[in-house]
Amino acid sequence: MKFKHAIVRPPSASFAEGLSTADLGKPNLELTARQHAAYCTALEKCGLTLSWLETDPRYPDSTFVEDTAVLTKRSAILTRPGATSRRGEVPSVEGVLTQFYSLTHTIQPPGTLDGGDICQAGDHFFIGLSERTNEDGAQQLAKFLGKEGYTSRIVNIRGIEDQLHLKSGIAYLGDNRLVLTKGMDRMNVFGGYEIIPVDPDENYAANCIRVNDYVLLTAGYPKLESKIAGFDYQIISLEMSEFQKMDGGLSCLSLRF
Ligand code: CIR
Repeated sequence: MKFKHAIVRPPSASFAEGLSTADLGKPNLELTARQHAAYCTALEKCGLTLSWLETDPRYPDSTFVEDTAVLTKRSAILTRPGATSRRGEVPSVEGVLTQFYSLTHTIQPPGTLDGGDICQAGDHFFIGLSERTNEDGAQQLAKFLGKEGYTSRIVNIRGIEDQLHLKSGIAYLGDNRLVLTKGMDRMNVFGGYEIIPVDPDENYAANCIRVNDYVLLTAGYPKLESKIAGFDYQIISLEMSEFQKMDGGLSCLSLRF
């Protein structure tokens, strides 16, 4: 799939007050801004045109725009984030998406769904059931996708330790290849794909993204990097320490389409 655009939102002054389960200390705001800027430069290098949402200190987690929408070829599905503190992030994202998509759907209560729980693999979607995405939200999404001709499978990740979202443990690189943590691989629902296993001490790196000719990887995870270097992708490694402190990874920082 060829990506042309991405929506991003720089971290705000309240970023350090966002939700976090990581015990890694508070993020440094200056470094966060630099890491975000490098991420945006990387997306531009991959050929994307960026739409920048204004920073919004009312929502500390709002830089993690991925959680607010799921995008297909035809439509934008606005989510209803599982964390109530994040629900107010959606309207401003909707404002930008309606410039690109004529068809929008919205996940309705009692459904909850975070974009981080959705992994598209070609015409198939894996939908994670997590602490953020519930059965109702997952079913609503599966129905929207089905109407557009996509298949989907709901994957319950609630039993996997230290995994916030589905995509904290899986990435689809295209070419039928999945990057998978051991915890995810054990679920035995990813048959038929070429699996690139992530060593347990590199779990955080599983959240990588394929963007056109490139794979964006978190810097500092040499084992996964050398596995991916064996394929025909160009690699861009990015420092993500400050986002990791707030449970975020590479995919969360943009909506790509
Ligand atoms: C949260 O807990 O919602 C944010 N601190 C991190 C969200 C990360 N998003 C993602 O993995 N898609």
